[in-house]
Amino acid sequence: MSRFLVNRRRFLTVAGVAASAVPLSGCDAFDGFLSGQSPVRGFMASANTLTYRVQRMLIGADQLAPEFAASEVRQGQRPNGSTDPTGEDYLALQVKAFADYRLQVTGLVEKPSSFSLEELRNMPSRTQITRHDCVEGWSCIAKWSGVPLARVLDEAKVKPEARFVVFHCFDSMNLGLSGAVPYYESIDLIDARHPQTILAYGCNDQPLPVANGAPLRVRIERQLGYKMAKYIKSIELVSTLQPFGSGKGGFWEDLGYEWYGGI
Ligand SMILES: Nc1nc2c(c(=O)[nH]1)N[C@H]1C(S)=C(S)[C@@H](COP(=O)(O)O)O[C@H]1N2
Ligand SMILES: [Mo]
Repeated sequence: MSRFLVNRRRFLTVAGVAASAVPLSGCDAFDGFLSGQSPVRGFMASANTLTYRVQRMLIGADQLAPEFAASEVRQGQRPNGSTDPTGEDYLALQVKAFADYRLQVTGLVEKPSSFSLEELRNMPSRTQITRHDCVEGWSCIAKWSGVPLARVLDEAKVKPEARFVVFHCFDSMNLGLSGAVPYYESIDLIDARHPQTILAYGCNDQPLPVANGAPLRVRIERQLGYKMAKYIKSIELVSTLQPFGSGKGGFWEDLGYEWYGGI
């Protein structure tokens, strides 16, 4: 397994160097590499799919992430990425302690729906103490409470052609010349219906702090931190990730991270 990963990483590095040389070459013939139909690009994309398939095989669809004892929560959840959204729509909700917040559920559902925080809190809840692993090299154990995402999906009645859940967020990330880019993320329906996948409104027995994604953020406990969208505005059921951002399924994925951030 580890040899497979190393080889694959090496391949991606070589492919990455080749791809990054393209703009310098000034040769139009190379542009084909970057087009959606190119075999090189297809092969790079299939390397990601392969890791995803291998991990799914090894992990199994219903395998639970480890859960911890209350005594192992030593501090608040360390905030990372956006910690204080400044969009007008967000600030308007925040001043009223999110009383007017409604989670929108749209896309490939039979019953497009919206839910207030109170409605979400009145649904069956799940509490879990888990470890959050960030690719920046830190981990943090915290207690999360929320409604299983599966439950919300069942309320809205997912259509059979839906394959992914896209999380649209209130915050944007500043990418210099590209300006402010909205944060978004996506998962497949296997992870969406996993028993530990919850829309969390509580952290360590308190309402979810703004720094950690208030009023609602998702926990996807078998994947890395960047998958766990904070400040969720809406969730959209889709059959393809192509139309969003640069089409790779998430803010960080569009910048080169793997779509399947399994741990
Ligand atoms: N909307 C939004 N979600 C986000 C981020 C972000 O910047 N914006 N950062 C991600 C990253 S990289 C991590 S590690 C976790 C951080 O969650 P925390 O602040 O609760 O620790 O949120 C993830 N979800
Ligand atoms: Mo992260």
